[in-house]
Amino acid sequence: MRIFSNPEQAGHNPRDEFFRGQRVPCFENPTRARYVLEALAARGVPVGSPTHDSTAVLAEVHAPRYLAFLQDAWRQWLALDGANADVQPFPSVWPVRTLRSDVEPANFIARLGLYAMDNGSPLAAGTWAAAKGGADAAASAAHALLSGERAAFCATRPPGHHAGPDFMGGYCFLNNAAVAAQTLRQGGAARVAVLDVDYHHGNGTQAIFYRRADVLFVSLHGDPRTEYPFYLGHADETGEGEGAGFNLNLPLPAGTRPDAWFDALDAACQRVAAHGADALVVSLGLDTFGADPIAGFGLQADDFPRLGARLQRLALPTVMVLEGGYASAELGDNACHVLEGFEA
Ligand code: Q9C
Ligand code: ZN
Repeated sequence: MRIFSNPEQAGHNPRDEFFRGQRVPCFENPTRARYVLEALAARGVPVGSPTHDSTAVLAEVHAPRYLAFLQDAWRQWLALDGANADVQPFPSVWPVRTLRSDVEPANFIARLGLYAMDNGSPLAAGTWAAAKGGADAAASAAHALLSGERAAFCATRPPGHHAGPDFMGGYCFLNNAAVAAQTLRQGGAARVAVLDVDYHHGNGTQAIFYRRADVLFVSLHGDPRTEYPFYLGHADETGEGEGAGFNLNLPLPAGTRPDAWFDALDAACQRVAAHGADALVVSLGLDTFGADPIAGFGLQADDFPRLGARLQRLALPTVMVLEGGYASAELGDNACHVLEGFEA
């Protein structure tokens, strides 16, 4: 298995986020990547830097005006009166329902609301470079498969699956799984499946492929009636237009135990197999772990090799992309356990 890191990840290091009215230290922080890389190093697994530039494929999964905004956002923030590098910008107004989103406001904070689904995606000086490095890793992993590699893993952050065509959200800025899937399509895979096993529904990935039949999206996640992202991820979202029937959501109640979770994983894998995919992209969120501080499933350490083994049984060229997982100290071992189950 080829492993790709993101040499730029540590530059995305915002200080805090909002949680129940308080500012708390960011759950999604550089220590996550450090623990994963340390666990790989402890096992002697070689890790490589990205080999491909994702610029062209990014323009196929994200809107040009969103990419232009994200790339320049930190400079625009610093240009504001009273702003400085030690303060984090947050959106204050969102273009919901009757409001217009076709006209870009001239005000930076207003534009931040236009391009964000929540206030839970704090920016830092190195956000663009880090997000781009992760997307490059995803493109590189896809290219490794196109060159005959059986599997690849992106040990990267920030995550990507909440980032939609033209918005950031849930600690995500660029949709790495979508970059990998679209790169595989460009490289000749006629059908691709994206399987999202993060605790949270991958609303961004679903939105990007919702009207397409060539990329199947399947997700198992905490029921959005009670869990983030709340406004997408229900079972009746099955795709639209050409994409009708190519989206499968399997919401599960918070508190779901491993056996029920693996039953849902099996249903998800059966749908992936029925798609006749040439390649698989796994949004590998590890916040399904019982000790995760912001999620509610009960997976234990020995469930992760079992997950890897079930993915391996699909017998497809597979890109795995790290998404969530906030029990940082255990994150590296949990990730390695998935890879070990896959390779066993
Ligand atoms: N700031 C991923 O696992 N945050 N994203 C709730 C409020 C939303 C999780 C706390 C959780 C997003 C990739
Ligand atoms: Zn998550």
